[in-house]
Amino acid sequence: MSNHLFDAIRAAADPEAPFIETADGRRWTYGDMLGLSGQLAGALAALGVTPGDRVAVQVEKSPEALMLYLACVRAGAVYLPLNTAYTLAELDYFIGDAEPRLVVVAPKSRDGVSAIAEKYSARVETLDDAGGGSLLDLARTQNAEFVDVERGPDDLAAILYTSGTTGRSKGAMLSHDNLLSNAATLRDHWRFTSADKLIHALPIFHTHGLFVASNVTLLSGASMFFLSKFDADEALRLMQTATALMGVPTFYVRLVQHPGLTREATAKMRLFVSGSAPLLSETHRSFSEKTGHAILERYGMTETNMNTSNPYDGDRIAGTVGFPLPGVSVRVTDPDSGTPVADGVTGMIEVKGPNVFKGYWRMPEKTAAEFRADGFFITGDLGKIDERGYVHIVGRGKDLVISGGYNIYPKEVETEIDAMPGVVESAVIGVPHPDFGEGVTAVVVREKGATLDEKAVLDGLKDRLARYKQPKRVLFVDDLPRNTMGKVQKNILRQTYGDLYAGK
Ligand code: MLC
Ligand code: AMP
Repeated sequence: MSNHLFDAIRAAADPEAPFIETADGRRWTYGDMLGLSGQLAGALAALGVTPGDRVAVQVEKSPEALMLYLACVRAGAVYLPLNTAYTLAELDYFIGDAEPRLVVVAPKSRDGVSAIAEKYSARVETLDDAGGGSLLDLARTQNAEFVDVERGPDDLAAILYTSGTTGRSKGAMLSHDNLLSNAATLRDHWRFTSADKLIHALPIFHTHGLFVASNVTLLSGASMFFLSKFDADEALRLMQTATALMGVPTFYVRLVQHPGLTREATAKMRLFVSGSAPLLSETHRSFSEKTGHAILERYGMTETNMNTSNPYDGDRIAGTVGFPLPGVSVRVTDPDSGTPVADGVTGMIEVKGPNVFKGYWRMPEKTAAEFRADGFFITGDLGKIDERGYVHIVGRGKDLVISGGYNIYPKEVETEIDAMPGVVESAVIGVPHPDFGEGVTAVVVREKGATLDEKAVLDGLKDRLARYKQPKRVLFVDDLPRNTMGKVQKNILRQTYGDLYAGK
């Protein structure tokens, strides 16, 4: 039987070779990975998970959580990871929309999530970050020799929710081949081998930490230091024995500010990759001055996996995201007509290739609206291609804030604020933030006589929105600036409040 993605992972796995080491010194070999993912796949089958069923997972980062992703792949299930910051109100939507057979949560969330899961007839099991929980208890009774379920290239491996510009989040359907083809391309492009040791400090519920970092490691038979979160001291310590780091720009901003970042401290490292948000040229330059390493910036998104990358050999140019990856076509078009524009002209970035997803879960109209007739996906990012072929991202056609690598759709935050008593309307913007790149900021118009203040707005959002979506500041104005069409001019607000976080 063949399982498109896992067969390739298995082929790269030397059972004796190291796979994961955690901060507390726990170690897993590739043999352990094969055994535990097999037992977990057995547990999924025992719980009635059948091929094509969704398995929603909201748990803390741990090696076992990564094995659960692999178990889903092996059992033919569709893995649906959820940010640990999501509130119960947010979870209700995801569970209702995806209708998973099984929801796996941290033991502390069991009661709250069970009430939601019951409404949608989903079963709930637990997994904690110390090797415990009901799902692992069941897995330990299962045979490690699981026979992988047959899956072809186009079968779904995962659904990752990505917020919509209007309405609710959309589930991006990713196939076995979307994940495998992109990870194999990145492994080759970035020269990953079994000799590599990656510092893995990203969360594993998004494309970057789950697919880019973990799948590339797996497909090269490399190993990783698996950290629960990014910490600059810890990362610098591990650079004595690691070879590579993948991070969002905030990692590099924090490293550059660290007195321990020197040539000597990074001498054993061969690669630093950045992505998920724009890396300031200033950070790129400062990192290179202090270490002699040019950070390799790449560009991707949930729907497309990775699209472009600066070269491994050759110039890694600050402020660009490099060239289209092998097998990926990138073009820039006039946003309205979809006609390709000349090099050097800014337009909409569109991509096509084996990396591009299969559409949005149960939203055929939304899927159709985001593809051109010839199969190119409209990214919503504005960019240009320079005379050397480097892609530059110069802005966003979508109203989106990216804070520390997490996407926040202003509309979602505005809808929550507008529903509060005493609010006439609000506009949520991203303004430069020295640590997170952009800081979520709300500008609110109050009803006459309303006493609502910043604290009241923030308190009202606590149980509604994940922490990273909550504004860092709430400001009050008499009126929002509008153009002649009546549309709120967010560019004016961004200018007005441009220095809000300066020096923070
Ligand atoms: C944490 N906080 C954030 C935040 N992360 N606020 C805004 N934006 C963020 N990204 C909140 C915390 O809850 C806390 O709130 C306060 O800010 C300070 O927290 P911290 O301890 O300084 O944060 P830390 O835990 O160090 O996390 C920062 C971070 C983390 C940047 C390391 O956010 C992170 O790992 N981001 C990576 C996101 C990612 O993987 N994105 C990839 C998406 S895939 P308080 O007030 O309660 O103390 C994708 C496609 C692609 O985009 O191309 O890769
Ligand atoms: P997500 O929807 O969370 O997958 O985020 C994808 C978005 O992140 C893209 O559409 C871009 O706007 C942004 N992004 C990812 N990588 C980069 C990068 N290197 N530079 C600028 N923006 C990026």
